Amino acid sequence: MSVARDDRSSSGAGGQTILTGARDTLIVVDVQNDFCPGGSLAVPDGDAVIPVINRIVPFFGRWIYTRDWHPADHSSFSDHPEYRDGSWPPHCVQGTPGSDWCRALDMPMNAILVTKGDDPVQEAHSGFQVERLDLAAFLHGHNVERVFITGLATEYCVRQTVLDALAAGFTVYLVEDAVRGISPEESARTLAELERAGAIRVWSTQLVDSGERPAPAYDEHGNPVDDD
Ligand code: VGL
Ligand code: ZN
Repeated sequence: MSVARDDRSSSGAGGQTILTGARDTLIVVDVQNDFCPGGSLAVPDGDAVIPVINRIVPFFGRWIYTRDWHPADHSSFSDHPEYRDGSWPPHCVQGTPGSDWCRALDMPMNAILVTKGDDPVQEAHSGFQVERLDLAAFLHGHNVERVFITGLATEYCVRQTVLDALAAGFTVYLVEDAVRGISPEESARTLAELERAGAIRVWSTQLVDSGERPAPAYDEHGNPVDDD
């Protein structure tokens, strides 16, 4: 059995319009060449998230882009990968073309870029699991309450990002047409699991830009100003 992608009746937001504002944060998970068609760990149709994400990027006041960034000898790499946690083909090796964010992906100049998975012996599926950056504290510090999660892959890094964002106390919207998974069955199961965990499933077409933007972070002399 498969769950139809356009079954809006299952959406926690019930097909309602969601007005996005200055503090709302878009999280774009691992939209990198290796996770797109032609990449070493390609997610079927993975690049289909790009136009969806690009369309809604302007609706937000803050943006977090994460990337998987592994050393060549990362512990999750296997010569005989089983395509499950801990057993992947080499992917997103630091500095290789496969690790680049997809060229067609829009990225605002003041987006926050989060690198994860660079510890050779540790897996890090979420930008909230990065030791040198407390992403949750950063977002709370800027009075962010709602995060909207997009990207690849639904069952792994998107899933973990949603769960960590919920655990950190954010209201979490999962933008269903802006994510793709490795297996359709597992993806459908994951979406249901995340909804039970408290994520609100929405479609990008439900999002409406309020036009509200954050106050500038710098004054005319280039000095930082308090933004909240
Ligand atoms: C991912 C498997 C291994 C992901 C990253 O971005 O979902 N999946 N590394
Ligand atoms: Zn990885």
